[in-house]
Amino acid sequence: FTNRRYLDALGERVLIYDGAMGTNLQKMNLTPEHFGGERYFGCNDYLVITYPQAVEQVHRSFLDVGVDVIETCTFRSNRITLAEYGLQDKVIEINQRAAQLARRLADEYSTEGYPRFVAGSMGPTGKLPSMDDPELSNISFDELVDVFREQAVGLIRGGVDVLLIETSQDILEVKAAILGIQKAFEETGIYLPIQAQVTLDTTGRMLLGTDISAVLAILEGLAVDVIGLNCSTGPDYMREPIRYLGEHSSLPVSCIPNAGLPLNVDGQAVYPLEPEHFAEELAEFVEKYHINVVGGCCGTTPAHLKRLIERLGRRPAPPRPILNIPQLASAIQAMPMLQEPKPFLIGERLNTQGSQKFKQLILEERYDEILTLARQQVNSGAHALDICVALTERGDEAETMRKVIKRLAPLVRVPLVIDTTEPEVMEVALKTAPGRCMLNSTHLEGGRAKADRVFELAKRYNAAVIVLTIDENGMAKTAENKLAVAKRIYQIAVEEHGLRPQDLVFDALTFTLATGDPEFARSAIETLEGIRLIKAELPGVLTSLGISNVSFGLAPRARAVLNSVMLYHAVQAGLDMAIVNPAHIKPYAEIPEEERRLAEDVIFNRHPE
Ligand code: HCS
Repeated sequence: FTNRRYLDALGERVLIYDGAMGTNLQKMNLTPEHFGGERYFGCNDYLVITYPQAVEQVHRSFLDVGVDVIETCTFRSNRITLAEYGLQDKVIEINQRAAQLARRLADEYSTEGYPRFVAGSMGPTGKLPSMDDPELSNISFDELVDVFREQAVGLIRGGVDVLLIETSQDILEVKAAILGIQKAFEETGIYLPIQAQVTLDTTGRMLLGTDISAVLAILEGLAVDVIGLNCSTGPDYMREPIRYLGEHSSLPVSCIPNAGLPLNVDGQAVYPLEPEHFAEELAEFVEKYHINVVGGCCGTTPAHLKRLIERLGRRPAPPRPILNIPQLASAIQAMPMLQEPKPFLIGERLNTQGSQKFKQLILEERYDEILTLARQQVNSGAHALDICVALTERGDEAETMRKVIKRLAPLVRVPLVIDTTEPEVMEVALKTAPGRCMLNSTHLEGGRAKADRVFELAKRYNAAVIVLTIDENGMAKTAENKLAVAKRIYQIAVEEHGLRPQDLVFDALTFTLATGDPEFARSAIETLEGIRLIKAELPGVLTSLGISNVSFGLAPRARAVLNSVMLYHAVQAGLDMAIVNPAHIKPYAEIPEEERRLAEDVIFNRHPE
């Protein structure tokens, strides 16, 4: 059963949320008795059991001024935050009761053709899983998923219309919440929309530094229906990120600010923004940036919402851009996969199979030096970093991958490319990395089972995937065969797994030209033509190439020339990305002509007299 009521309404008009729950309850000067005793005093969410009249009063105060959506009083009703009051066993009960209460009131205020909605509020747990910190990140991704699953089950059973992940501090926790909610859908058989809202500080970043471009790149490919911001600041500080979302998000956008930045007056938070300004700025966001959902967070009162509704009236839904710009993201920022000029460079040096030095650093767990190696590549122009930690001598690739990502991800500005043949290792990486990663790689050798698993992961965690043109018959050698394999894989990934074309990055494979083996004499020509065909016949997909294979076996200086010349021609053929040592790539124009020509003779299999 899929309930689309909320999304249908969003398709028709701008929706207005209510104002604050927490700060309005605080103003009521409730006593410990209202909370069921001293030990629960301050646990607002418990009031839905001990004194629901207070919560009902807040809901009614907003419904009375005409809001479209009310939020359940469940912001802190997950197992982890409720445990602070010893209430961890009441998660389902509290969420269900809160949802039922809001449902009853929303239905009471609904009129013909003008329904009122209930958003199930799900705030953060207080853990920061992206961090590498023994206190704050001492929870596994799977545990977090389960925490949110449990809360969502209570909210769904109580009858909410939409699950609202709000005030999020850590983008990795948002991913866990989304996956948890999806599990709750499966468990209850009820499928609802998901709205995910993050909190940015006055500099426009989440607590751990994630900016709005990364937020969008990470969330847009996940099972989210609305993306937005709430809490922390007033609307003025939200203007830039909201403009960004308004101009770039293909999904509806929400904006639910505080009544200004809180001032500390005698130890109390005072929210200074008056209803008039609050309403004026939000209305401007709707008009200028095509925002779909507006409302109020901490410090906002019925007077703020009343003014907003008067100012906005009923508005038809604004148009959304359909840009679909393919991007990866680190924990800090997004990185467009289509660089101008091309190509997008993937640094290849963090690879135990390709670098003795890195292998040694991994074996000795010298993370600071690994970080230095990572940063050197970024400084040399890498747009992303490939990470391969497979070792023959020591077994646990998944655990090694987890440790390396845990250390690097919060500190490296560019996205990560997870280089492994094992889906289990990929999944561990995807549960650890906050950003939007690329998986490297899959293919159809030995059948499609493994590729299916990789595409499933890419869909669930929103990753791009490098796909090698290899099938049951081995590596495709001619351009036509490379295209045929690519088409087959496209069919599986896009049609069957629901990936977007831009999530697929085809590697048409290049072989070494150093051996003089006649079997490979035309391999570079076929690769270049393969790239051209794939770009022409499969619109929207990207291409990548492990450039250094072409020169495998040659002396270092010759390698640098051959690699650089091959890269130049691959880009001419339409190549978007390349896996390289960025420090060794020379611009084509800077390579002496004689060397260039020699390299081209090899690449194009010419035999000069
Ligand atoms: N829905 C919550 C958000 C707190 S940041 C509230 O109290 O209004």
